[in-house]
Amino acid sequence: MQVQNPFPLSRDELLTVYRQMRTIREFEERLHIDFGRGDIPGFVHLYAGEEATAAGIMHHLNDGDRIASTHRGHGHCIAKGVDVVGMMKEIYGKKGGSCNGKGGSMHIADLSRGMMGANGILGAGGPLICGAALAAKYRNKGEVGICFFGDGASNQGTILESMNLAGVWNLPVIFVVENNGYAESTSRDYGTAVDSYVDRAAGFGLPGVTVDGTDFFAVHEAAGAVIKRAREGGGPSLLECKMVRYFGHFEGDAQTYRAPGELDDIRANHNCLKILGDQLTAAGIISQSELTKIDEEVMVLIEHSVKEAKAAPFPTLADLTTDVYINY
Ligand SMILES: Cc1ncc(C[n+]2csc(CCOP(=O)(O)OP(=O)(O)O)c2C)c(N)n1
Ligand SMILES: [Mg+2]
Repeated sequence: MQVQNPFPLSRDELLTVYRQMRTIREFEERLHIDFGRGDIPGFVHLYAGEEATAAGIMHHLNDGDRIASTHRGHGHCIAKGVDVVGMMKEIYGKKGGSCNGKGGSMHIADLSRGMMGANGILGAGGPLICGAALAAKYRNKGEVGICFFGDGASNQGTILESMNLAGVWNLPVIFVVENNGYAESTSRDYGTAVDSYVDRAAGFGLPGVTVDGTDFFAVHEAAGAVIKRAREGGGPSLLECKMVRYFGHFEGDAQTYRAPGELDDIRANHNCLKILGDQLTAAGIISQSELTKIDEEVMVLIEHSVKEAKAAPFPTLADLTTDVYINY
């Protein structure tokens, strides 16, 4: 007897989402190891643990939709379709990387995919996405802009000003607060006066909703509603995704601010990949062996990306003066 699919995505789409989330997870787990070995230059902030939010939102987007990312941007890039090998080369600082090795982890961009860039400046995505959304509004093709920012960056003036501007101009923007409970080592409640970001959005006339950011389907449903609204000219809104981060703020963070047992609890009880896998297998439409096969294929891709990144040359001195200006 054929088992009924209880989900709003087809079997193929569900497998693709699982593959995407697994790719983000293994990309980050591998960076954690390689950074620890001293193989990677610069600074790295890992997105592991937060995959369901990137995947749940990006499932609704096309290349024409723009996203502004953060310093913790690898997951956004992968979910938006940026090439994994190009990303790995970029993080290794190599030629052939997404930005020819000149940007590194915090500046990966791919405009062909609508990925406007990771960003080392907290809150900088707000004004960027307002500009992109204003252009989209004039193009009138139903494109939207997504601005990702953390609970810490939510207190930046740029974010508050952007919410106001988006409201005034009725822009097709979704402000996504990725609330992982910390800004570096500062707990959210220590640095933010309101309990709910929905209340804060209301101060700018924006509707808002809070979801469990570790549940792909919860994010997917809530994001679908606000993105549809924006595409149809209904204006901006805010989506708060509550989530956990698996690693430290940056690679090398000793995480002394965490409670005893906190990290064990996060990995055991708030693993969004396991939550998704369990939902799929419990419904009887996808088997554990199908998921395991994807896990294995992802490991091959990650290994391949690291090999390519290590083999690629560094930019030369002559490359220093290219890519400075853009011709439109
Ligand atoms: C304008 C600005 N101020 C301060 C910093 C330093 N800084 C980098 S990440 C960070 C914390 C960010 O926390 P949050 O927005 O919650 O994002 P998360 O790291 O939790 O994903 C800070 C203070 C910065 N990069 N830019
Ligand atoms: Mg945070």
